Amino acid sequence: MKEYSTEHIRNIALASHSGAGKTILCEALLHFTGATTRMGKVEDGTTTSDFDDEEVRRKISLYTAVIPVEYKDTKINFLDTPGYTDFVGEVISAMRVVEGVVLMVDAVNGFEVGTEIAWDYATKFNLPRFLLINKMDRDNASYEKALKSVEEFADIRLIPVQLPWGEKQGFQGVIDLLTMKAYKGDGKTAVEIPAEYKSAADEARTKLVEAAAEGDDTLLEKYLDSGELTDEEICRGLKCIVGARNFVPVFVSAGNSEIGLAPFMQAVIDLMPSPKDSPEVVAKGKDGDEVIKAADSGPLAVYVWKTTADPFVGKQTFFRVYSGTVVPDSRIWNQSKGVEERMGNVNIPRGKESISIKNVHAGDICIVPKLSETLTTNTLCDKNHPLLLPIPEYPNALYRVAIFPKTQADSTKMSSTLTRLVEEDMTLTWHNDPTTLQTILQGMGDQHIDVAIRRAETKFQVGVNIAEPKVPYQETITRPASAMYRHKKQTGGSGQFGEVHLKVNPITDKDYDFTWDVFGGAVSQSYSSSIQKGIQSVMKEGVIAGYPVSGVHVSVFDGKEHPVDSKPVAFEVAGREAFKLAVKDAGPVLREPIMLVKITVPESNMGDVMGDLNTRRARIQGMETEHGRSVVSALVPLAEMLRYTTTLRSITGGRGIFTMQFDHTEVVPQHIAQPIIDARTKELESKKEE
Ligand SMILES: Nc1nc2c(ncn2[C@@H]2O[C@H](COP(=O)(O)OP(=O)(O)OP(=O)(O)O)[C@@H](O)[C@H]2O)c(=O)[nH]1
Ligand SMILES: [Mg+2]
Repeated sequence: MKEYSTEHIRNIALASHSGAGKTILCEALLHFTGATTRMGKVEDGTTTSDFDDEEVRRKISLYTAVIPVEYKDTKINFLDTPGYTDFVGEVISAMRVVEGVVLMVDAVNGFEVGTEIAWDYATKFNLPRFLLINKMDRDNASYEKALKSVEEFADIRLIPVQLPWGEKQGFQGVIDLLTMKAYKGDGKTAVEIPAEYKSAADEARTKLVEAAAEGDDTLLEKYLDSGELTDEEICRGLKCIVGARNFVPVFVSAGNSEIGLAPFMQAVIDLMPSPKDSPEVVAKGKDGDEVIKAADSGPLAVYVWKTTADPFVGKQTFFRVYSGTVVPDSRIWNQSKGVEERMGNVNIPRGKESISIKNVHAGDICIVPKLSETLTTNTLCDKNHPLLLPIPEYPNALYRVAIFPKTQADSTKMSSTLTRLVEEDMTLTWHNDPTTLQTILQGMGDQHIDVAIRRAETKFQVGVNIAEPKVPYQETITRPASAMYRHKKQTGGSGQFGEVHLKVNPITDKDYDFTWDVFGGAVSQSYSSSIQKGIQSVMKEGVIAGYPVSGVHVSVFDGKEHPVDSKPVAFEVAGREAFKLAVKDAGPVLREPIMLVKITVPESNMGDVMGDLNTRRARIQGMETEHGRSVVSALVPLAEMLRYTTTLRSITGGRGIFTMQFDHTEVVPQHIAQPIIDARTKELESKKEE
């Protein structure tokens, strides 16, 4: 592959609802530009983008693939993102490193929730965007309807740059309003606009020119004076309004029939910003903020937007060069980690292929194998000119499962495998819950977790089972109480004796506090640590329901010891038992995590969502409606949110999304706590009988 300098690069994310045809569009573009000799099929698992085993099996994209398409001296790096909402982390990573987004809709289905979410992220990243109405060849395809469905939602004006030449089986090409020519099929050659489309094209062209005139003042002046703009001026004006995110130009295509490709790529080259034209990036330097411009001559600034760790292929690190150049066989400084890395080969990725390259210019995207320390979101730079590039925000996990190794062998490899899986994926996390003693894997939804678990099995040979996670309740006390316990075993042999009097008090600023308040030397303070050991064993195991105790101050104020039989173990037992008695008498309750939940749904689903929330002990904090979508925020116990992703999907037909984060803990109401306590009591009794 040729080397492309900054002006000749475009980085464009393809984003949409699952199935709008992003992956097949990439196939068509690769085929059309001669990079491949035939188009792969999603159904056969032969596409360039979807090469992972799991993608082949599921017939959807799960990861962002880099598809560089070379056209007319320009390389367009298309980032083919997954549309399924569980994999939104991949969309965020892709949008972080592009200059523009092509949002696609299916000409039959119109605007769907996945495209809506992608649109919102494009807004968040402040990215210029195109709308591509794809699958124009399908039965029931309707350009008008599809366009309208987006218009109803969009907060930016849409402006057609192309009209479809025919529809459904009759879709044969595009009528391009920039050149006022018709392009049949893939669009290699231009012909005159057929007579029956002439007046519609003229009318749409006028609107396009009006929009272009808004690009800058000189254009507007000229247009108002003469009523005309040259093709070059229209292009310049459009580039301005697209870059300023004032308009979204609209295109049409049918990827799998290879229709509309050439004029679409031409528009990407002409209207989307190159890395040079895009807004400057602000990095953190040694002496404060530094503005980074895409230039080979600038300081080295490289952002890692994706890493993959396959035990067979090894580690692969995906870069976006923001400034400077990257060459093979060099050293590079990882400022985020404070380590130096050695780079061997530097490649251009194309699906699973790696094409080696001698020099990567500012603005380009490349891949480097075998960097040992570098992770996603790290900045690589020159050690003498340290920089940190901004990191995007990823959503919190919404879906949790408890996981267990299938065998002893799996158990030894489980945590290292989980660590590698979460390193690859910014929306996946795991931890050992200290409260429930379960290993928790959290992600964006059931499919996301399912893919991670299959990956553990197939790539890392670690088998895991999943279960519903336990809620991490905590036990605490509500009033002071005191108790004493005498541990005495003085029949035959060496005896044991220890007596402890203690007081417990609820506290809120700490989980645990201890004071030694024995006056007059009834018990020697050397037993304090044994008594505390006993108390802490109970704090871990719990008293009423088997959950850890927290928020307790313990004061040991009296006791007794025996000159011969007192020993540490006796005081450990006495401390443990005295503490249990005191807690039982101190109004013990369960506390539960309360989450702050923000739910966004179409207005029409609001009633059902509120009705459902009422059954979940939710406390509504606020509600607003904008652009036909309602946002509710509510405080909801975690115990009620465990499978909410699935519920919300079914209530809203997939159009609802939510975010959730820990807010605080609260006492569990008695009618809910009692069955949990009863179950624990039963469990303890059956253990005793064994
Ligand atoms: N009729 C028609 N079918 C298409 C077209 N483009 C794609 N398809 C079919 O639509 C299905 C989904 O296409 P993909 O390219 O995998 O869609 P995607 O947007 O990549 O989907 P995700 O990876 O799940 O986000 C496949 O069966 C394609 O063959 C098109 O232009 N016309
Ligand atoms: Mg795809």
